[in-house]
Amino acid sequence: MPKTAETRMSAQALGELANNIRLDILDMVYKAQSGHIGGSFSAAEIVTTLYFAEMRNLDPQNPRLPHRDRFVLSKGHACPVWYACLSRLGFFDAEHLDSLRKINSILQGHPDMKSTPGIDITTGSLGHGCASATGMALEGKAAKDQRRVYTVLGDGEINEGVVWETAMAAAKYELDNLVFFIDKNNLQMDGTSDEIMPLLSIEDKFRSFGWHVLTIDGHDIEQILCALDLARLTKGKPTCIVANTTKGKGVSFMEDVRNWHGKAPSTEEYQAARAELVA
Ligand SMILES: Cc1ncc(C[n+]2csc(CCOP(=O)(O)OP(=O)(O)O)c2C)c(N)n1
Ligand SMILES: [Mg+2]
Repeated sequence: MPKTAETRMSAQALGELANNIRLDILDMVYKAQSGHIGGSFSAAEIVTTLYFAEMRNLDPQNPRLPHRDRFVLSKGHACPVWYACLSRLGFFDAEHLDSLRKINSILQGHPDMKSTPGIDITTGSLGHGCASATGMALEGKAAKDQRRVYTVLGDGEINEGVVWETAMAAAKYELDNLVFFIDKNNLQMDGTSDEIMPLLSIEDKFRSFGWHVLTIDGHDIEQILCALDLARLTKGKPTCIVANTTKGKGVSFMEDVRNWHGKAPSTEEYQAARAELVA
């Protein structure tokens, strides 16, 4: 597992891996004929960089090491991106990807800690994952271990009130081992984030709650790595990284199209999307 700048995968290699992870996601959702492509694609670089360049003490043979870094996909519907990363790291065999959303599959439609090796907390009810992540960070402080806790939230998800209760608590407990990524793709399920509930400045909101705040291009691996370095250097407060992204990133006819939130591709769409991703 890459741990230091010297042993990290290069940004270019991480970018290529993120693209292959998009292909895994596309295959999974096409085979299942159900699932969430748009929000999985928008988070592909963030989740790939976390798993393959940032997180420490992950052991697929021993997924519950107490001092492991934690990842929580708070926007749980985007779990295909999580499953693709876990499978490529060896937490389970890649053949399981073909069983996404099937009854008795280890890969359920939303992340299930009782089904999937490497998943520490069940998510899918928006807002709850980030609260669980905050609890994990608090536990790490109490145990005085070196764990860091990373979570990805959707911009629609932060309409949920629990996110802001959590933001207050994380600042109160000075959880500098906690990082929130906000996947700001400006779309949610039923419309644009502004139409449903205007967010104004997410940065100002988190800053006013006492957080260290950064803004990046969420598809630029160098910027993701740099933000993670800055988060690690920040003491006494949690870090919120507002990542500007594109929903459906990587496939022209899916980008910024609300309908691709939770739609499975037809055979023609699947082939066209695959052709773009391998080009
Ligand atoms: C508490 C709760 N309310 C509603 C939903 C249904 N839902 C699933 S995804 C989604 C939209 C999420 O939008 P966003 O957080 O922006 O995610 P992304 O754009 O990254 O897919 C909604 C409303 C849910 N999963 N949980
Ligand atoms: Mg969104």
